[in-house]
Amino acid sequence: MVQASPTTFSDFAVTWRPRIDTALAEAVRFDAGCSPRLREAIEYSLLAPGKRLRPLLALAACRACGGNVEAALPAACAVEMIHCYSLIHDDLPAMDDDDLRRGRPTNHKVFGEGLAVLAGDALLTAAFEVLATQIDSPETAVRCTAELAVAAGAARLIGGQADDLAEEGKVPEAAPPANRTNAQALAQLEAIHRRKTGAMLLVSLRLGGHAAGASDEQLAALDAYGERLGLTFQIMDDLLDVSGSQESMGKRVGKDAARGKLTFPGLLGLEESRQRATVLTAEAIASLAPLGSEVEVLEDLARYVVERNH
Ligand code: GRG
Repeated sequence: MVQASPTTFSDFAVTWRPRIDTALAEAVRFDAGCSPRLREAIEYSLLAPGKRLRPLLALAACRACGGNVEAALPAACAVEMIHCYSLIHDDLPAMDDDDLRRGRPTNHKVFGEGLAVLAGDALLTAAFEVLATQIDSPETAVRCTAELAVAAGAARLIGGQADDLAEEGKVPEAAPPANRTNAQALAQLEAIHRRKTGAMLLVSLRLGGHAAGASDEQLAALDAYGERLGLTFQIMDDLLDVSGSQESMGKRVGKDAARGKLTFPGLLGLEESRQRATVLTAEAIASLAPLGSEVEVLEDLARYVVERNH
């Protein structure tokens, strides 16, 4: 029997991560049409030890909106599957060209670029299969499917990634303007991350809310919290790229400076970036007030994001 009442993020994660991992493994039990090597490539990345931040956000939001946490498991799986596909594709030589992810060689280093692309494609597709087949209420399933498609689509996750590639000079004839001010560069950086990182965090919360039958007021509170959490997450990711270790992060660090990337510490400095993350965290926690009493896990999660070292 699952104990559904932990109040700290760490206890909540200890309770629910194994349930998420089991549900993810079940979600990719494709029939015999899926070749063993493709299955291996999918499972290699999906079942690797990630933080499971997005699924935990979905489950915690469901609880904060008065729902039964179990009801948000399909949404939790779907957001992690999209996230995992985006990591596999982001690591490819044509994108960020990384060789280490979640403490292991990246998918394409083990399975080759072709199969890595296809493992990502399979996860993207299967995420929508999970929503369509595992959510009891057809109305909730349609709502979750539509919102996740927007968040993962050309105007959000993929659009943010495309602009990020352009910033790095990897999109022909789309170079950033040469004489941009610091304020313009900061606005562009925030716009990229609101889509590339923030949209998936936000939709994870909203899908959890939908699983609980959340009201518009509750969804607005989740949006306000999620927007601030997303920005904090990215500022911390940039800071950890400067000060984190490869061992604790499970991926290469120091890449951003080496590539001259647009980052928060690069534009604001380390101290102001940290201060900004602290202020955003306080605002995120304050945004939860309309949700009432079951918000401790989301409050604690916001503190975890700003204090994390991986
Ligand atoms: C290829 C469409 C497409 C998008 C890629 C996710 C992404 C967009 C890029 C990954 C590179 C990156 C550093 C993004 C910003 C922060 C981020 C999403 C970090 C990874 O998420 P974590 O820290 O990872 O939650 P785990 O492994 O714990 O799930």
